[in-house]
Amino acid sequence: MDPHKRPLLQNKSRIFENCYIYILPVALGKKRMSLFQTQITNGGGICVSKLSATKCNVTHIVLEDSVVKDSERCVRLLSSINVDTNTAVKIVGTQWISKCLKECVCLDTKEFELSVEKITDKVNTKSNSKPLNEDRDPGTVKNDVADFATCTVEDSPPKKLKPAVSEEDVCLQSSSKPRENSECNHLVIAELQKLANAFRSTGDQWRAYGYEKAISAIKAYGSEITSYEEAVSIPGVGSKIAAKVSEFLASGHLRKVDEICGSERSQVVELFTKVWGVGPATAQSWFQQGFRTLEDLKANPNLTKQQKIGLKHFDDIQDRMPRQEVEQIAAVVETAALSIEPKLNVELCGSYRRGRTTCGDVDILITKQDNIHTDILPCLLQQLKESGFVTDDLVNIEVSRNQKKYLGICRLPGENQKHRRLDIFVVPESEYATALMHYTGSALFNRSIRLVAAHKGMSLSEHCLLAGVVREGKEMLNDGYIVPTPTEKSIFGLLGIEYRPPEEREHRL
Ligand code: DCT
Ligand code: MG
Repeated sequence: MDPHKRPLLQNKSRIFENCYIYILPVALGKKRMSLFQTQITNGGGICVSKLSATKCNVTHIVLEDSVVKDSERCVRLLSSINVDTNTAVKIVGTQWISKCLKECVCLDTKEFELSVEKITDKVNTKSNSKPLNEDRDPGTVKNDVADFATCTVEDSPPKKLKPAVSEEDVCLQSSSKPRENSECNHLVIAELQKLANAFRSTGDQWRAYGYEKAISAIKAYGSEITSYEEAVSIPGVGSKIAAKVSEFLASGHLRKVDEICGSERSQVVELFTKVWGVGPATAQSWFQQGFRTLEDLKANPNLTKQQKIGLKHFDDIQDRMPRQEVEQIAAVVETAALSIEPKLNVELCGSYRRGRTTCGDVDILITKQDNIHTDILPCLLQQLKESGFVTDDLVNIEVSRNQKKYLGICRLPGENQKHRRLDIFVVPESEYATALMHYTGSALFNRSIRLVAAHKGMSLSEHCLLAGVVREGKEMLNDGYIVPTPTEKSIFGLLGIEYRPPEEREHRL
């Protein structure tokens, strides 16, 4: 076992003796909440479930780390639950519990603490300032309230919220389920998507995520949104985005779209990020340096090898290819692979397997039986290069545990053929189903089903499905154990969710 990952505390030590701990449920999730409660109780501590009646006895208030670090948010939350700032209560992040468990000792809270004095000051100076949900990230305040409402039922009845649309729910639904959204919602979504794309290409990932989350929520909402109030009532849509929806309803237009997407900067940066190997930061810096067109970039002396290839084949790579061409490319790869080792299993995945009519690249999964010892990928690539089929390497054989991956460019023989992106993945038989599912996607479906696994104490990757996994935040506290997954169906079964064939995994943001 990894020495950094320790087993759960099992009643051996009473490290939390004399600790009366209240855990604020905001941003924690029920699973983590109950995990912490169990650990504290096992460590001889008392979990206080109802702050209002017993807070005089409370020694520690534990908040999710991200909340403790965001002092503004902390202030709002603590003042909303009337924390008596004159008591000697320690207000700490969840890291404190994790570290205590790791060290098997009740650590001094200093390093993990938010001082009560600081909070008092902030509450006093802020109490007459802006309303709660002004200038916040989309949905944060509402989510605070929602989390709180569902977890503090003893103090106040839970609010009736519309069913939350989370990323985790995505894989529970077929992507081909007809959407009931109105035409108007579609138009709003299209405008919001323009903003999300612009934010993503300028490197403002957080804001892009806020917009994308709201777009997913509106897509799943189902009925026509007719007002600001209705928009803001959808979990995942914050006040700022709801205001955009309202502006669009009133004018059929978003000023922000003109402002952000219409600027030369945003158009140039978006164009540059389409070049293979170029991220938002590089694109921005090129704009800063005065580059404006792809022609300009060709004169840039600082291009990486990948970026040069991306530029050289820019138009071809941007073009999506028909399914028939994907099949022809796969046939070339399969013939070459089988000439090296006839027992290999060669399968198309990616958007092709999900049934899309056009594909951005060709994703090929090669599964190697355990008794085959030839190093397939170098031999295969040598053949494909010698025949002139593979023309450029983007990522030349990357090894991840016992899987190998190649990303490159190929072209079918004959006149007027375009250069196409080709990805080849070679995996062992034991990892076939998880790799097949991963490389089939969609990327959003993958994120969603991994969240389902995480919430069930498991961990899903392209390598395997692990069970018995314990996490603190995103960090895994133990290794878990591999559960055999001979087929994709078995993965759905082990996760306790309905099987979705590839065509029903076409979820997109
Ligand atoms: N993938 C993922 N997360 C990503 C990118 C990819 O899980 N960020 C997985 C899901 C799809 C698979 O890898 C292949 O990726 P792409 O070829 O990039 O996507 P695609 O769905 O095949 O779409 P396209 O038609 O554009 O190739
Ligand atoms: Mg693909």
